[in-house]
Formats: sequence, structure tokens, C-alpha cells
Amino acid sequence: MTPTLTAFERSPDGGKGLARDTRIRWALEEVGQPYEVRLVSFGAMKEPAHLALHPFGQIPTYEEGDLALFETGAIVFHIAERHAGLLPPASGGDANARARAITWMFAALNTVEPPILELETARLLEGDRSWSAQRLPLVEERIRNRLGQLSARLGNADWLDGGFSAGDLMMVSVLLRLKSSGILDGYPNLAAYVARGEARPAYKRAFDAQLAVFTGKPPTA
Ligand SMILES: N[C@@H](CCC(=O)N[C@@H](CS)C(=O)NCC(=O)O)C(=O)O
Repeated sequence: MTPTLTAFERSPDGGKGLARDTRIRWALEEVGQPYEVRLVSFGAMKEPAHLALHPFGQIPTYEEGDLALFETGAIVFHIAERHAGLLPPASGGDANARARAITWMFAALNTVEPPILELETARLLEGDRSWSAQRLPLVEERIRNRLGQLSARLGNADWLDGGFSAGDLMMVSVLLRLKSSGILDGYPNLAAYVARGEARPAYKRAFDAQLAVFTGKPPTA
């Protein structure tokens, strides 16, 4: 059954791939699962039909038969469970490696993404407040602390734990949000890690597909 995602009709990032449907597109591209996309406006996201799929009125959602999911972590995990390629196999493989890859998914979403989102809030929503200039360096410092720790763990490895996994997919997706800030440049191994993720053919297909929504031009094969 072909799954259907929801994505912004008009992404605020202008197609830079930061809207979270890109993570889901990437996961589906990695496992070779075709998908459909239903575009939603900001207004429609807060209407009952969409709220029935996503209680917080956000994108992305994921529908597959009678299953409807929200939250990118849950959706990528679902895809990784149903298809080979994003997690080490549960049986006949290294169960511990699978558990560690899942741990990295949680680490990306629960430990690394929050301070990065805080920076976006501080810049975009609080930039005009009188205390903004004092707050920004504190928020950036919290990000640098996390990146320092992550950089130390990654070291010279290509991926966080052996081969590429859903944990890397999620971590790269989260770190990508920092690209325009320049903060990532202070951590060359993390910048290279993100570049490795972006260089994956599946990521490129996902990126091109979300960009095509913005440009109106179909992605080139
Ligand atoms: N924790 C959620 C976050 C979802 C989220 O923040 N989606 C954004 C787009 S990337 C959104 O819909 N923003 C519009 C809004 O919150 O009204 C996830 O990972 O799926």
C-alpha cells in the first residue's frame, strides 16, 4: 500500500529541506518505498480533518491503509521496522546494534534538536525583545555544548554507530537546521557528517521532491 504524507503547501523555508516532511521522504527513499504527498495550507492544518490526523495541527502526517501516524520519530521508526535498510535486523542480526541505532534516533530528537529549535525561536519569534541580545549567546552556548559532545563521540567515524542507520538519518536532519547559522563550521567532523548525509542519493531525491513543491517544477530524474 502506498503511504501518503502531508507537507506544507508553501514551506516557510522556501524549499531548503528544513520542513520535517523531508525526513520522512528521505527514509522512504532509503528503503525504496514510493509515496504520495498531500499538500496542506497553514489554515487547513488547524481544521478538524487535519487535527484528526495530527492533534497538534502540524506536518508531517503519514497514512498507510488504516494506520495514521504523526511525529517524525514515530514515522521513521515505523518505516525502519517495516523495511530493511534503516536499522540492523531484529533477529538473525545484532539486536544490540539495532537498539543503539534506535537510541541515536531518540538522542537526535530529545537531546540535540531542542536547543537548536530554541535558537530558531530566539531568532525568529523573540528577536525584537529587549532581552534578545542577552539571551542569544546563552542559547548558542547550549548548542555548542551539545555539538562538542556529539563531535567527540563521532570522532573520525563516518556514522554514529557502524553503518548508516535511521539514527544518522534523524541526527543529520536535525543538524541540517544549523547550516545557515555557521555554528556547525566550528565542528569540522560534524559538518562533514552532515555533508555525507546530504550526499546520499536517497537524501538528494527527497530534497529535490520537496523543492519541487516550492518551485512548481518536477524533480529531474
Ligand atoms: N515533533 C514534531 C514537530 C512537527 C513540527 O514542528 N512540524 C512543523 C513543520 S516542520 C509544523 O507543522 N509547523 C507549523 C505549526 O506548528 O503550526 C515532529 O517531529 O513531527
